[in-house]
Amino acid sequence: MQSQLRKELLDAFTTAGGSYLSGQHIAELLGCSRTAVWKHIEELRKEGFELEAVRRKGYRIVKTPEKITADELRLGLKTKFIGKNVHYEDSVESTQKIAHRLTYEDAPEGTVVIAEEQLSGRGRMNRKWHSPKYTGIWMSIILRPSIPLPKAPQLTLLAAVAIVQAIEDLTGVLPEIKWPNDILINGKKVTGILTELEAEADRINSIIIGIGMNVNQIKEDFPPELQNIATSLLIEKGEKISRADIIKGIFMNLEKLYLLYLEEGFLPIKLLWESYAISIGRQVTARTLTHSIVGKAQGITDDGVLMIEDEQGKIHHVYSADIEV
Ligand code: BTX
Repeated sequence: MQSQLRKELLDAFTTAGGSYLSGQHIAELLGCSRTAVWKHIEELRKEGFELEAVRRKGYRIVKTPEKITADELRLGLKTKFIGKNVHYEDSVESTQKIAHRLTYEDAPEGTVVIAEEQLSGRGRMNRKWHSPKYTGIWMSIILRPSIPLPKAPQLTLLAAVAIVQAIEDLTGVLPEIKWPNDILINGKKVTGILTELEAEADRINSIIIGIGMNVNQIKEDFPPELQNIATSLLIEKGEKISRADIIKGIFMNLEKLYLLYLEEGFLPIKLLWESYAISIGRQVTARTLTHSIVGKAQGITDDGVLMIEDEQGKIHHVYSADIEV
């Protein structure tokens, strides 16, 4: 009940869009006393929100907290389901692990796990993902599309488009996508995506999209082995970026593209993806677990599989690999 009231309060501030809301108005909206309103305002302050209170005008949010809070994520979020149910954690091993558990517990589609820090964040093929406290976005999003198994990689590409668009909208910096899951700025990795599945027979039960984004790290925050291959939005843009705003941007773009995908299929997503991809039309080396393929990246199939043409003109279909451009 408390959290429902809090949600309504934040929705009211969202609708007010920076204007003052009077205590009386809030009390009527929430169906509670003015004292209860004051208590909620004080709790928001404790979470790190700065609220201005002006006599006869009311309250206005002037600054949101440094730490990501569930309340800050609610403020201004206009999605229907993605991010409506957020599990916010301080320190975890991996948000993927928690998301897997939640899918078993029937968490609704759009449920998100966000952590301030991951102690064993993971990449593909059991690689490590560096996820230090307060500086990045480490989150896992649960989707439950009713699609056949071979189409699952399309969701990774869809997520990549949503992320690129969110970064561009909020920073003006245009990242590039390196098939299948790297998002780069000036050739360095700013975001990685790890898509994992829960499936039965040949149908998908749920897809967990893990997103790791470097936001406010400076170069020295990365361990030496990452300093030349990783970057952050702060490094590229030269100013601190609100993680909550980026998260909300991802939620909104992801939901829009996902609904489009469910309605019209992969084609519109594929076209968008290709417009951001760097590897297409270029000479690449694809390293799979067992071998390497050298050739020209021709594009992706309608299922999101990379096609590489080797020197003999043979087309290879690559389902999973690391690409060097
Ligand atoms: P990947 O296998 O494509 O990339 C992993 C490689 O990227 C590492 O081997 C290392 O070289 C490099 N790397 C590690 N950390 C970073 C970093 N912070 N920035 C840039 N490069 C890095 C990519 O896998 C998928 C990553 C998904 C991470 C998210 S975070 C939320 C969710 N929970 C979780 O445990 N994983 C996902």
